[in-house]
Amino acid sequence: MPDTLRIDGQRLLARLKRLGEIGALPGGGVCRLALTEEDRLGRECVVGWMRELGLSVSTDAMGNVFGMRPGRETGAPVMTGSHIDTVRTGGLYDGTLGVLAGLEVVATLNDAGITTRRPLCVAFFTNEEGARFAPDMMGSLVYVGGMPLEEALATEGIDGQRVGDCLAAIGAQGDQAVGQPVVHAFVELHVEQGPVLEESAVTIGAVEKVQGISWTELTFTGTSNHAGTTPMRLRHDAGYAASATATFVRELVTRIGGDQVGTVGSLEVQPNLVNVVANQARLTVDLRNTDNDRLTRAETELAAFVEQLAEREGVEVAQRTLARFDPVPFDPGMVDRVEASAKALGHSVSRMPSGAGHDAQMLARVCPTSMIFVPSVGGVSHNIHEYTAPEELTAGANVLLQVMLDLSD
Ligand code: HGY
Ligand code: MN
Ligand code: MN
Repeated sequence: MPDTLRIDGQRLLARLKRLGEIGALPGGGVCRLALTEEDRLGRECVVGWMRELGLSVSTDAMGNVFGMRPGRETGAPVMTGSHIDTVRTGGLYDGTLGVLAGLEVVATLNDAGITTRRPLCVAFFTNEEGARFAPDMMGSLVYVGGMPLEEALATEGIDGQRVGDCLAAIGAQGDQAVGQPVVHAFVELHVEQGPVLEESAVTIGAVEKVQGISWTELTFTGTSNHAGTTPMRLRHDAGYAASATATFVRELVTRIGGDQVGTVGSLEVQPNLVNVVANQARLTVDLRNTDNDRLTRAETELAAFVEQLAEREGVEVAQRTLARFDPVPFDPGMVDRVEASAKALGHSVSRMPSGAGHDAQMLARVCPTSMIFVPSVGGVSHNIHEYTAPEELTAGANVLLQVMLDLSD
C-alpha cells in the first residue's frame, strides 16, 4: 500500500464548510440538536455523500448510519466515524471532522483505485451530544448493547419530546438491528476541544483514555412568596438552594483538584420573576475526572451537601442521574498505531486522555479502539468560535488514512 498516499485537504474542508451551512447560526457556528429538522438535513447531506462515494448505506433502529465499502475479503470491517449532531452553540468540527475525514479516506482510496483487504465502514451515531436527550453518546451506547433500545426510544428530552417519536418524525429510524455491523476495530478522529495540544505545540494526540462522566439533574421545590414581605426566617427559597449548590460545585472541584472538573450548565428558576421567591429550581451538574474514585467522591459529597441544604432551607430536592460512565482506557496496541502513524508522517504526537466524551468510548466495549486528536485553537469548543487550522485537519485525516490502511491490510 503506497504510504505516500495522502488525502485531499481542500475536498475535506469543502465538505466541512458545506455541512456547517446546515443549522448555521447567524453569528457563526452551528446548531443541529439531535433529531431536529437540522439533524435530518445534516443526515441527508452526509448520506448523499456516502452514496456518491459508492458506499452501501444502512441505518439501524437507533438511527445510527453505516456506509460500507467492500474489501477484497468479506468479514468484519475497520470502522471510523463520529457524530453530526451538535450542541446549541456548536462549531464546524466537533463530530463532523471524524465523519467527513472518514469519507475523505474513502474518496482517496477510490481515486487511487485501492481496495483494502478488510471492508471499511464510515459511521455516524445518533445523539452523541446528549444536550437534548441524555445521556450523551446515546446512539453508540445502544449500538454496543449498553442501553436497551426501548429505554433509549422512551427517553424524554429537555423539551418533553421522546427520542422514538423524534426519530420517526425525521424518518431516521432504520430497520437494521442494533449491533450490526460487528466491527474489527474502530478509530475516531476528533478535535481535542481542550488546550493541551496547542499549549504544547503538538499536532497529533494519541488518545489513551476518556475520563469518567457524571451528569445529575437536581430539582428543588420550595414555596413561592413575596420578595418584600416575607421575612428571611420564613423563606423556602428554591432559587437560593440552586445557587448555593452551584457555588458548592466550584468549591468542591477546587478542593479535589487534579483533573476534577465540575459544571452547572443549565439552571432554570420558576416563576423566574424579580419580586417572587422561587418555588422551583432545576439545575444540572456535570462532574468529570480521569480517576473514578475521585469522581465517585465528588458525587458523594455533592449528594450529601444537597440533602443537608434542602433540610436547612426547608425545600424538597429530587436527584436524577442523567449519565454515568466510568473512565475508559483504549487498546494499547491501537494507541501505538496512532502514535506510529503520526511519526511516520512526520508529525509531532503526544499521548493524552480525552476530557470530552466520544462514541469511541462506547465502541471500546466491543472492539480494539483508539482516537486521533488535532488541536483546538484556544482550547475552545461547544462554542461558535471553535477552530482548527486546515493543515492540522489535513494532518489528522492523513493519520486516520494510515491507521485505517494499517488495520485493514
Ligand atoms: O459531553 C461530552 O463530553 C460530549 O461532547 N458529548
Ligand atoms: Mn464530539
Ligand atoms: Mn461535543
